[in-house]
Amino acid sequence: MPADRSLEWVCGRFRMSLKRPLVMGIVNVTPDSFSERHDRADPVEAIGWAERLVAEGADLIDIGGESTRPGAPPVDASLELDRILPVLEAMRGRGIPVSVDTRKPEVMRVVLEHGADIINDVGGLTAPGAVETVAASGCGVCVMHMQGDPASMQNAPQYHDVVGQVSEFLAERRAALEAAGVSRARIMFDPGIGFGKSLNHNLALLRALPVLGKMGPMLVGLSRKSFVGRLTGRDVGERLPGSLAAMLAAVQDGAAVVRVHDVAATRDALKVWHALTAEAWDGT
Ligand code: HH2
Repeated sequence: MPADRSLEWVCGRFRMSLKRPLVMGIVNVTPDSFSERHDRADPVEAIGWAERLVAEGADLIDIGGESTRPGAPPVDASLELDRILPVLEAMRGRGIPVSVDTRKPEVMRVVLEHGADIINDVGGLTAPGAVETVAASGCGVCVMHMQGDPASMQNAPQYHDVVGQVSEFLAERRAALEAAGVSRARIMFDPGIGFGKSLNHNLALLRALPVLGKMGPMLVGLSRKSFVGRLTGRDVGERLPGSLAAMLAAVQDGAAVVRVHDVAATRDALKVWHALTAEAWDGT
C-alpha cells in the first residue's frame, strides 16, 4: 500500500514534503562505525564527507558521535559533543535539515541549542528526560525501535510477534511524545533494522512496512547492514547493490525517508524507480 505522501515532516526550521522519498545521508564522526573502513572521528574529515553528501543530493544529513554497531562500547556525552558540534556548526547553513543521532538527553539539549533540526534516537526517546527535551523545542524527532542495547542486542534477539511488538512500542512512544506536546507532524518512526533483530526479524519488518506505515511516516535504515551481508555473502564494503535493492523495496512499500551512506547511488536508483512509478512522485 502506498504511504500517505501528502504529509510533511515538521523539523525545526524546515517543513519537509514527503511526496517523494527523502534521502538522509549518514555522517558518522566515530572511529568505530560498522560501515566505515577508516577512522572518521576527525571533525574536519567528517565535514568534508558531509559536504560531499550534500553535493550528491542528500535531502538531510544525520550526524552521529557514538557508534551503535553491535558490541559498540558507550561514549561519554562530552566526547560525543566534541565530535558532533563542529560538524553541526559547519553544516547548519547549508539549507537542509541537520539531524543528530544520539540517545543522551544531555547531548540532545546542547545540540538543539546549537541549531540541530532533528533528534534521531535509536533508543526511541526512552532515556529519562529525552521526551521533555525534544518537547521543549520545535525539532523533528525520529523514534526507533531497538531490543536491548548495542552492547548485547545481537546476542539472541527474541520476539513472539516481531511486527506486533515493534508496532506496539512505536505507538506507545508516539503517545508519550504527544502527551508531552510533540505534534504528530514532528514524528518519524523507524522499525530499527539490525537493532536486536535476526535476519528473519528484519525481513518480517521490511515486509510489514505497509502495515507499520499506518501509524505514521517511516524512516528505514538498511544501508550496508549485516542482513544484506547475510543475504549476499558480501563484506560491508561490497553491500551497495544489495542495499539499493532493499531500499527500493522499502520505498515501494511506503518508506518516507531512507538513511544511507551512498547518497549518489541512492539518488540514481530513486530516479529510475520514479520513472517507473510516476504516480507516486512528481519528479522533483
Ligand atoms: N542505524 C544506525 C545508526 N542510527 N538511526 C536510525 N533512525 N535508523 C537506523 O537504522 C540507524 C540509525 C547504524 O548505522 P551507522 O550509523 O552506519 O553505524 P554506526 O552506528 O556503527 O555508526
